[in-house]
Amino acid sequence: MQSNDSPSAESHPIEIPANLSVRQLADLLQTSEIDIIKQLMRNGIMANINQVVNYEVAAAIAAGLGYQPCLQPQAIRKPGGAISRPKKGQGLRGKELKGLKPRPPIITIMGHVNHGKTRLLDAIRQTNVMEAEAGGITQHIGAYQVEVNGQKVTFLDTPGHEAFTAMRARGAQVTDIVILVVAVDDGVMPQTLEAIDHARAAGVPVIVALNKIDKPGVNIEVTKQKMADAGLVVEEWGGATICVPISAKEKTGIHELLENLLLIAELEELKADPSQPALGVVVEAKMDKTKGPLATVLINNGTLRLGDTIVGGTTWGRVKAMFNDMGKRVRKAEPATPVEILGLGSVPQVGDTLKAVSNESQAHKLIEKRLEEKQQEPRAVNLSNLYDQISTGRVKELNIILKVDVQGSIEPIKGSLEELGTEEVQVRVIHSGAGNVTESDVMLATASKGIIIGFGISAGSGARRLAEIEGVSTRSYDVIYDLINDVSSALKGMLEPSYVEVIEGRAEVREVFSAGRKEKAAGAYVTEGRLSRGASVRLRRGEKVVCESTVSSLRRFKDDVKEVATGYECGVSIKDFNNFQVGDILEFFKTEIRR
Ligand SMILES: Nc1nc2c(ncn2[C@@H]2O[C@H](COP(=O)(O)OP(=O)(O)OP(=O)(O)O)[C@@H](O)[C@H]2O)c(=O)[nH]1
Ligand SMILES: [Mg+2]
Repeated sequence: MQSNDSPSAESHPIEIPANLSVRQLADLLQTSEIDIIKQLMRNGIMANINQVVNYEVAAAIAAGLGYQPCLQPQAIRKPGGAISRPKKGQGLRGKELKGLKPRPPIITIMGHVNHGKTRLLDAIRQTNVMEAEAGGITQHIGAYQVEVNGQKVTFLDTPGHEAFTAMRARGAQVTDIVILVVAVDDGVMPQTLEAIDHARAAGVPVIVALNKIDKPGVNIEVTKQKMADAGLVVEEWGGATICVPISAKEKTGIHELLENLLLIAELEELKADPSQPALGVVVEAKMDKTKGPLATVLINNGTLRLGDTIVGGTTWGRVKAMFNDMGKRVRKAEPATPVEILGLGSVPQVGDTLKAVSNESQAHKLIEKRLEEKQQEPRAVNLSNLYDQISTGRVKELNIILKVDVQGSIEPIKGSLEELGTEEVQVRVIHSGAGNVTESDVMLATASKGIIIGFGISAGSGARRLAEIEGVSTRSYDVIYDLINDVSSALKGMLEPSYVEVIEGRAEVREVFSAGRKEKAAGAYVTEGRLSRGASVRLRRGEKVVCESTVSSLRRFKDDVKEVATGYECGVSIKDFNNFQVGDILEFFKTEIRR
């Protein structure tokens, strides 16, 4: 049954390494690990996700999914870390493909707190930038380029998977390769695992830098084992992950790390056409007091030139000046080159697309189109609208981020969820972990158009706010049966709508006065959120709820108002209620369909 919905119904050739893990095979064949495990079971092999299978076994599975497998030649396997996935062509078609030339890879460094990300970035910059441009002073413009064996490599300055995923959530994926820094004295930590999942969800290859090898008594092998457990099996153990021991402090292994990066870049066949008008992404933007709006852009394709008319997000201008990462004025910027540009009318947002256009009227047209598109952005996926989205073909996989109270709950819930997949829709748990829902989880859900499911936990207030802004569905459960049942019903379009209460604001009654013959009103002070006239209201006195009703009038001084914000006083009357007392708490709330 899997062969029908595989991405390669019209069988295409695929190179498979001599050995690889089940997880890597799933990535390579662009299917879920569960599918691979099922196929293996049919072939009489019981395997878990991290188990390594050989070429013969992998080839049989690939053939079953409609691919034409062949053994990856040794010469290519040597660099090996990046499995050669079918390349997406970077959105370029037909005639545009002709002018394609290799471009520098763009790298993001990720890893657990204190594992040495910043120190590694510094080490790379110091050892490679200085020799390339002696005398130059490096500028922090959000990204920089170094030269390795005469080839350029671009680094994004902001390390960490949060920034990486935040960019993706805004629709901009600029990173080609991730360096995952793992300090060998600390090993694989929660954020190491999180980084792996974030890179995997983006489909970006990972190279591992085992850092701090200068420390006495560290055991590299233990860390390699932990990496393998997380699905990154190093080459010498038959996997495809390149792993380079380094010391960012003593600057050892840096050159080897960079050389391996170039090998992966070569396998990825990163190309762009410098003869086209520029298309790029804003990676940093600020308002400079004397210069005006400044934006650092990375050019994805084409060449940006001084004087070009450009649109950045929904603002436009002309390139008045450009500076490279050494602070030098430049006249043009080619693909994957970071430049700081001056000339946009206002400050664009990080993640915005930058495009060179032929003239001002084209710029206005493009801005108009972007504003329209913004309004029509497809609604995020949630359990209430899932079935509609599946039926209309908008959703082919349900990406879930699963957060649980204790580690032990992950596997059973994850297994049950992934089994719910059908012919039409696959269910994938793209990230799981113990602990509350974090902002980084919300960004991952946004970037991957996924939902968040919690078990025995809740979302932190920052995460909850962000989820609301991004429209990400977060549901928490305390009973596994309810959790599985809801997802299962949602997949079949049989989920009964349920309602949640959203508190909009609270106010304290400071005074009680007459409002009409018998009616009483409360003089109240808004302590949090806001009060609005259309809301329901609950009156709490100590532990007790005295009444639940609706607002009949909301006033500031003598005027009827629609809303009152935190820190203001107002007069409130409640329908069919007169018994206010000083000290009562008014809780304003709305009931919404649960997403
Ligand atoms: N011995 C040794 N210490 C290192 C090495 N690399 C980094 N450190 C130290 O580890 C600590 C953390 O390094 P950072 O580079 O700040 O780590 P980070 O990953 O950027 O940390 P966060 O930004 O907080 O997530 C610092 O005290 C570094 O000096 C190394 O190769 N060897
Ligand atoms: Mg740092």
